[in-house]
Amino acid sequence: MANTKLSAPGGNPSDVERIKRESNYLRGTLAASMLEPISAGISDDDNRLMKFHGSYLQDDRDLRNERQKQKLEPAYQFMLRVRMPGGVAQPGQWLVMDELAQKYGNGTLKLTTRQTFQMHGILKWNMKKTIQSIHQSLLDTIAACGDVNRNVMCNPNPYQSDIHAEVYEWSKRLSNDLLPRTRAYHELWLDEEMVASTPEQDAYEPMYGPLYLPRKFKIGIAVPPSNDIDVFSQDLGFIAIVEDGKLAGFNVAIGGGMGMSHGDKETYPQVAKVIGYCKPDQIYDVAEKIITIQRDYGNRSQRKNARFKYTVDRLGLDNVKAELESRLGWSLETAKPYHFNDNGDRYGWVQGVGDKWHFTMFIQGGRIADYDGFQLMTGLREIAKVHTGDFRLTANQNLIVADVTPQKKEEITELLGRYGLIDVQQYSGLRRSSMACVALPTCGLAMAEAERYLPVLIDKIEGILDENGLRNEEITIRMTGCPNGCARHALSEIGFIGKAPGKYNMYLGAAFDGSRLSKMYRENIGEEEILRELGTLLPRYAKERESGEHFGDFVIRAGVIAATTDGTNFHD
Ligand code: SRM
Ligand code: SF4
Repeated sequence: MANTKLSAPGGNPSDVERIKRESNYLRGTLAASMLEPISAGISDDDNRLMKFHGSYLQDDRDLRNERQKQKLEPAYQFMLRVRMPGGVAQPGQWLVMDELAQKYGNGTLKLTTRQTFQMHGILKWNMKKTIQSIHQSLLDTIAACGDVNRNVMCNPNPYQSDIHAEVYEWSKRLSNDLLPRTRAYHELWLDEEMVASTPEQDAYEPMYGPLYLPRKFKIGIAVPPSNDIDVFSQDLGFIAIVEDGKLAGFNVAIGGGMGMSHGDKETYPQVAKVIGYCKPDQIYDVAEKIITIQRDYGNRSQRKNARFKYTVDRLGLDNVKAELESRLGWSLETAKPYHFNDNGDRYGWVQGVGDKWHFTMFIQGGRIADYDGFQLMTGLREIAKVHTGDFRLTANQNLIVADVTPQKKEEITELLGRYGLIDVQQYSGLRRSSMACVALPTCGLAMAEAERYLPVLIDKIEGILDENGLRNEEITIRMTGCPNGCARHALSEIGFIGKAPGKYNMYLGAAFDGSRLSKMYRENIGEEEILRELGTLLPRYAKERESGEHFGDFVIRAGVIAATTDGTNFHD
């Protein structure tokens, strides 16, 4: 199988490789750890394996210092991420998530940047019950995290629902067929009886093998003209090509990713490159072979350089394409033309094909909760009780109440109005184009606030927008609490990455359609300086922009920042 011209980097395997190897296909000592009664936590090795089951052990960082003073162990709790390809949830599933969040979680739900639900704050003793209830609702958390293929994204664009329906089926199939085959999840959480493991069981994880992938792997399918799933940020992106109103096939793009480390130029965000075109029924083979290339040639020594984007950049795009075609036994066709308008969501009611209606609503930071004077969670629960269509979670942490019949539209509109969910126009174009990762208090890697702070910062930027007639201007703005890029900061026109409490690196110059990365404009600045910079740049944009020119393009044309033409010159 392996190509003699290509090779994986040398070096000792990272410790995570040992954990996977010794885990007996993702079992480890998790069963015992979860029953151990003294600590609310689990061992580091088991926590690594937990990811493959869709969960991370975290602690409430707001309580960390206080608990340390009291000589208590950290306030351990688990985050649980659901696998839900294409972000489609039935109303019954919505109600289950809502109930579990109240019963076992912290009373909120997070709609993630990869179109799924996360629950936070679940105690160890409640994990099994929670996963079992998710399973009963016909969802699961398998491979929602870990060194495997993750939740497959697809465009929920209600304007083209016939195409969406077809693309959604492909995303579901990819997600299901690329799952690990181990029964560890079923044994640990669903009480399936354990089958004795034998050496021949390598055959039982035929695609991944016993070591799984060197790192996480992400697939997304976009339906132009919307690039809401940020297809260029995916390890493997498919761009649907529609001909005569029918899905003809997909352009294939490889090697995207957002993560990097501060001050380490060997790590960088990268955009995926289009390498060709395939027919719909070839999509699975392409995905499988790309995954095996990453399995065989990815970096298992340095996790910071282990994503497929680094494999592609190290081996060369043409060599990876040649290897793919050799494994496929056939060649990709030449890529077809396509055009993206934007990477955001369009809000309000739209009528899709047929007589169905879809309502897209902005969810700030993707956080579903009841706030003082704004009963978002209650309102959505009431809608879920009467809704006969489905919910679609968007890749921008927003929500579509989809497939609403004309008969139901009035009732749903009334509920949207009653709970204050309808008037998205009250928000500025900037806020409607914003995204923030979870960050504090649950994310162990956060260096600064994101979800809790971006809305406050936007309140202040809105003053500048209003003074300059830019209130309705759609400018994408994203904030992450660290450089891992969970809110795809490097593909927003204004981006912030947390450096330290209250301090951010500021990035400018990404394309509005998600096709060009940003570049660092200012390092380690606080709110005052952020507002001073935007207080200069936004008025200039209002006065000097050309017709239809987006902010990300303007700052490049005006010489404010150089364009990043490839991830490899992101830091230049
Ligand atoms: Fe992420 C790790 C949250 C989308 C790149 N991400 C994490 C962890 C699990 C922190 C950890 O490892 O301890 C965060 C949990 C925080 C918490 O308290 O919930 C976390 N990532 C999220 C979510 C929930 C952000 C959100 O607010 O929506 C998103 C869940 C997606 C999902 O449903 O599967 C989320 N993460 C992303 C994305 C965006 C995407 O995939 O479209 C990226 C950038 C794209 C990419 O992967 O290149 C992303 N997350 C990372 C990385 C950096 C990976 C890298 O290549 O260096 C990490 C850290 C790691 O893997 O070591 C990370
Ligand atoms: Fe946590 Fe960093 Fe991801 Fe934000 S970007 S959720 S801080 S890992």
